[in-house]
Amino acid sequence: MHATHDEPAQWSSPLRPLEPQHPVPNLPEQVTYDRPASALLTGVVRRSADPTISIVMPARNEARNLEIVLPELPQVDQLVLVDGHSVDDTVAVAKRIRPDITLVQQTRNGKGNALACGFAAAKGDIIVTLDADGSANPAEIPAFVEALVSGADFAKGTRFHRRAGSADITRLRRAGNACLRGVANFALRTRFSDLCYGYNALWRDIIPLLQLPPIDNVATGNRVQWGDGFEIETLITCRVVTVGLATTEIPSRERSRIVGETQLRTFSDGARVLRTITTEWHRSMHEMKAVRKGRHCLPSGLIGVATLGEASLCGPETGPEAGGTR
Ligand SMILES: Nc1nc2c(ncn2[C@@H]2O[C@H](COP(=O)(O)OP(=O)(O)OP(=O)(O)O)[C@@H](O)[C@H]2O)c(=O)[nH]1
Ligand SMILES: [Mg+2]
Repeated sequence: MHATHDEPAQWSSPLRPLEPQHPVPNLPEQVTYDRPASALLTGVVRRSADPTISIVMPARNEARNLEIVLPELPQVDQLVLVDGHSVDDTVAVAKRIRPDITLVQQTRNGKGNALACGFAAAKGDIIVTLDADGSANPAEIPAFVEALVSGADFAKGTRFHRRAGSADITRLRRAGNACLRGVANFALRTRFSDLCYGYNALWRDIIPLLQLPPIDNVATGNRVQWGDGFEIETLITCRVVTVGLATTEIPSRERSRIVGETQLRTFSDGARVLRTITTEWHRSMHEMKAVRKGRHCLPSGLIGVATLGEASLCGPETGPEAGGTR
């Protein structure tokens, strides 16, 4: 089923509309956070109240979709397109429509590796991850940015909220997502309403804390290494919780892919997501022991002081459909 997105973007830049549409009162020029969940970053990281923004867009054989998606995007500070060894005109179309684009060739295979490569090339204070298939509505970017400027470390899109929805997800995948989400929420002691959605935003300064798979080992063969595939959103979510960062869920209305087929394979990618949850659960147990013994050392060299499971929900809705950590 093909769909076109006729409606014009309601919004032109993620930087300006924050003022009239979504005022953020009394923000000093530099913001530091005193949320318990962000204890690791308090006093260490100083963030701008007027952040620069990079969009990171993974794309594999999305030339026809990019024709529609790229003109719809707001003029942010940087647009990073990570090409997944496309065999169509993805790169040529991107260069033609957005000559200012930062084009990155991913080092291995899979959406996760694409995002990690895009993060490495991103220069903005804030990174917004957006699929190239037209499913993410760029008019929602200000809500993500506002949540981050208001204090969240990670703004996580959710399709399963009373003010959200999806025209893209199948019944089978919705059911699979619900099961995986339940397992993840149990293991992480969280209450997220969505687990595997690709529309998210984060402060760039948290990336070292996530310890994503290094991008410099080049692929051998076509195998997608663990952490490099569609499990990436789950991996990021688990790590955000484990480190104790503040997460906000942002209701989002996912549109249908414009043309082409999803590259996600429901069962094998679902199994990878499940493996990610169990691996990260074991990892968090191990780290919690280290924290208790006072030996937990963060990748940035900070000495960790947070206990696990403290990330808080500060989303716009806190009803039963909204998620977060408890
Ligand atoms: N660079 C790169 N992009 C990829 C790869 N696999 C998927 N993508 C892109 O990732 C985005 C999401 O992929 P889809 O195939 O639409 O999958 P989906 O069913 O929407 O899955 P999610 O949105 O990730 O839950 C699209 O922009 C794809 O082009 C890859 O291996 N490399
Ligand atoms: Mg898609």
